[in-house]
Amino acid sequence: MQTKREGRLIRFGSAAAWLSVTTALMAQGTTPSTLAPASSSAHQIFDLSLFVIAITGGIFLVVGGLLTIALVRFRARKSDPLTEPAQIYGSTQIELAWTVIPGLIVVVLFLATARIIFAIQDAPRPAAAVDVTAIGHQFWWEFRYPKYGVVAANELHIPVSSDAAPKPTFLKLTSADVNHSFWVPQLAGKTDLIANHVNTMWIDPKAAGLYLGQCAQFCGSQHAMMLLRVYVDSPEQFDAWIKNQQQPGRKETQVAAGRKVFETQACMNCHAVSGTVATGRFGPDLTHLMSRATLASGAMDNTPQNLRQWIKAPEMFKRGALMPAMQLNDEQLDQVTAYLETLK
Ligand code: HEC
Ligand SMILES: [Cu+2]
Repeated sequence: MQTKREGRLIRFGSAAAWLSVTTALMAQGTTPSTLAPASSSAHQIFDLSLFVIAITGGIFLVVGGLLTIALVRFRARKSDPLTEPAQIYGSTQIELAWTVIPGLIVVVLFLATARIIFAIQDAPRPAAAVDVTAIGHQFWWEFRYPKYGVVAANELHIPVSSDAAPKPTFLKLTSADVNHSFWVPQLAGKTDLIANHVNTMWIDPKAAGLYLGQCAQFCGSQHAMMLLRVYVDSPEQFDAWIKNQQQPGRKETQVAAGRKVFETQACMNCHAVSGTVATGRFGPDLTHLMSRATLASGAMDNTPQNLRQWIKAPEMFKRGALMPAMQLNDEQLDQVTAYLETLK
């Protein structure tokens, strides 16, 4: 039979195993993880967190150890006299020690944190830096590249940066409505997007690939579906992506009927397709909708079925999304979907 002590050991062991497996999975980057930094500022934040964990872990061991010793050594015994033990009314020395030492520890933690904050904020800006303006909307992201004349949404493309050829991306962040927060844990800390105010941050991912993030500030009913995908491209991929985004929306004749639906229904009041009469700004720019892997800020994969269903009934995917169901009939739905499918 298992003794009480063995049971406790097993429970402790399985909790420790669970914790280490989760940590290992997170460190591999299987989830958006702060433990797998891939950009300079994320590295600095990660190193700082290890330093803080080392100090606070040390404090935990000392306090926990002393507490355990006190509990074991001074526990009540049958042989103890029944009289009250000696009472101690304060010791200036001990009180000074436990005030001054924690005070010094807090100062050390404060200075270490302040140093990292200033180092990140004051980082020099190389001439090759890419500028992006990110605008938060309920419940999607707008990305503008002023130097390139590009407007994109939900999936941010930036070039990879290296120590030999640094090419960081500098972001200006603001909001069209309520507060949002830009958070891609592997790339940097959080920065809020606030209406009528511009915050700045920068990222310099050292490895190409896809990094996931999400809005980290509660911004309404579909806050949880305001996901964020950052594609870090090789220089060639990034140039090709920019070149494609600069093209006006395709006007293929075989989907003219669908384009007509788009331009005569209210779609064009909220959505832009460059080179056409559609110049709406309330919803995502759709000029290159097909260059995105997901729809509606990561709510679903970008497939023709999902696209049709989204246009028919957005609330099926994102209840409370600010796009109304436009009551199109089946033929119009097929036509407008076919048109949007050509917007590569
Ligand atoms: C009242 C404004 C409004 C109208 C009208 C409107 N939309 Fe939208 N649309 C939005 C908003 C806002 C979003 C973003 C929703 C979200 O992700 O939360 C959106 C998202 C989309 C998306 C996904 C875009 C992406 O980048 O993932 C597509 C596609 C789309 N709309 C197509 C249409 C079509 C087609 C019509 C016309 C039948 C239409 N919309 C009418 C506001 C509108
Ligand atoms: Cu948000």
